[in-house]
Amino acid sequence: MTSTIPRLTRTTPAPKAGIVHLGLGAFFRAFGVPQIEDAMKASGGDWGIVGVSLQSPTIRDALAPQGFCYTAAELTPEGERLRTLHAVSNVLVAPEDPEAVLAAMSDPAIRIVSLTVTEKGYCHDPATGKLNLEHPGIKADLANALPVTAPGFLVRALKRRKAANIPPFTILCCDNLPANGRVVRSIVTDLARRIDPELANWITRRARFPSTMVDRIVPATTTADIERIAAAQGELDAAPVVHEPFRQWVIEDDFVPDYAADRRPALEHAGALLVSDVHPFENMKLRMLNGTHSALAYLGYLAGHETVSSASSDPVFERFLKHLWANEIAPSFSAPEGVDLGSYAAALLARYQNPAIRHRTWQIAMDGSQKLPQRILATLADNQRKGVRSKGLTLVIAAWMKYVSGRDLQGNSIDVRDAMGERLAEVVSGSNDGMERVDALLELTEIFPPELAVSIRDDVGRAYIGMTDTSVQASLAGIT
Ligand code: CS2
Repeated sequence: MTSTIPRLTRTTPAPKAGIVHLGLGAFFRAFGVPQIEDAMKASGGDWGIVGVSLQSPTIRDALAPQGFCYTAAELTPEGERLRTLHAVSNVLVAPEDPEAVLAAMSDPAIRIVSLTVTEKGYCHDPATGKLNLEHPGIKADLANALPVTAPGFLVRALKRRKAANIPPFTILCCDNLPANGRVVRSIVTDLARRIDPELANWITRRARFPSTMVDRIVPATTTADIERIAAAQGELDAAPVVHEPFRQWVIEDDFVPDYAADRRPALEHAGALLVSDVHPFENMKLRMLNGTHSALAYLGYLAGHETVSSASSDPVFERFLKHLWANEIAPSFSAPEGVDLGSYAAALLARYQNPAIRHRTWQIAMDGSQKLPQRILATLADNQRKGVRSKGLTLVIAAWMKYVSGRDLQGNSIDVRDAMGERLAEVVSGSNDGMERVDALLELTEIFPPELAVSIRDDVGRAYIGMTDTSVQASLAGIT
C-alpha cells in the first residue's frame, strides 16, 4: 500500500555538525534530537548531529534516501501529532567504516559525543560499574587501533584529538545507568590508561562527562506505525519514531570549558534542566520509572499482558504498582528538592496507561541482567539498610528468574534476549526448577552482590515457588 506514496524528502538543509551521536536508535531520535532542534531554533548554534550505528546499517539505509530527516509521532490518547526532524545530517556505520567514525569524532567542530548504546554497550560489569576486561570487544579494542566498542571509539578518537592538539569533546551519556557520567568516565579512563597512560591523564584533566537523567517512553516502531504515518502525511518515511508527549532531560552543567559559550546547545531553552547535581533525579527516575517498568515487564509478561498499558490497567497490577511506589521505592531515596513523589507516581501511572502507546513487555524485559542492579537491587539494598521489607521487589526478581528460565507458567517457551543470554541458559539448564534454580541464579555475581544475594534468598525463593504453584495474579494479590 505504501509503495505508491512518494518518499519523504529533506526540505530544510541540515545544520552544521557539532555533535556525534553513538547508537542512533529510536530513543535518541525521539528524545535528544527534537530537544537539540528546539534549542537551535530558540538560540542558534551549529549543533547538527552525525549519527553512528555501532552495529547494523539498517537505520542508515532507511534514512539516507530521505536525506536523514524523519518523522516523530507524538501519541496521545486523543490522537497523534507529527513533526519532521532535520538535525541529523548523516549516519555512519561503524563496522563498515570505523575510520570514517574516528575522522568524524576527531573533527574540531565536534564538541560533544553523546551516547545511547544501552546498558550493555559500555562493556562493564553491571554489579560494580567497572570495565569488563574479558569482554571480546574490549580485548579487540586493546589490540587494534580501529575500535569496535563505544568505549573504544571514545578512547581512540580522544587519542587523535590529543595528538592533533584539539581539545577533547564532552562525553554525554544518555543511557539509564546510575551516575552515568561517572561510570563512563571510569570506563573510558581505565581503557585509555591501558593504551596510553598520558592519554588517560589528559582525559581526566580536560574532558568532561556530565551525568544526565533522560526520560521519554519510546516503543519500537511497527509496520502499522509506518503505514499510518505515511497515509497521514502523504509521504513515506521508512523509519519514523513514535513517542509519548512527556519528556524530561536533566543534565549536569559541566561541559568542556575550552569551547566557552559554544560548549553546548542552549538546552534550557528546550525545556531541559541544567543542574549541578543530577543524582536525586536519576535515583527517582531509575527506581520509580525503570524499576516498575521492569516489574511490569516480567510479571506482566508472565500474566499474559503484551503491553505496559494493558498490564498497568489491570486492577491487581495497578494496586501492586501503587504499593511498590509508596511502600518500597519512594522510601529508599531522597526526592529532588521540590518534587512530590506521590504526584510523580500518579503521573507515571497515567503515562503507563496511555492506550496510544503500545510498549511491549517483551521489549522492556530484554537485557534484564544489565538492568536489575540499578532498577531493583539498589533499591532493595537501601531498604535493607533501613529495615524496610521489600516483598514486592523480591517478587520482581522471582519473576525475572522465571522469565529467564525460558518457559512461562503454562510451559510455553519465551524468546529471552539478554547480553548474558548464554550464561543464563547454562545456569538454567544446569539447575532443577525451584529453590535450586533460585540459588544458582543468585550466585551470578555479575548481577547480585554476594551479601545481598544471601539476604534476599529466602524471600525470592518463597516468591518463586509461590508464583509457580499459584499464579502471578495470586502472588500480586498476596502482597497488596
Ligand atoms: C524501558 C526504558 O526498555 C526499557 O528498559 O524501561 O526504555 C524506558 O521506557 C525509558 O527509560 C523511559 O524514559
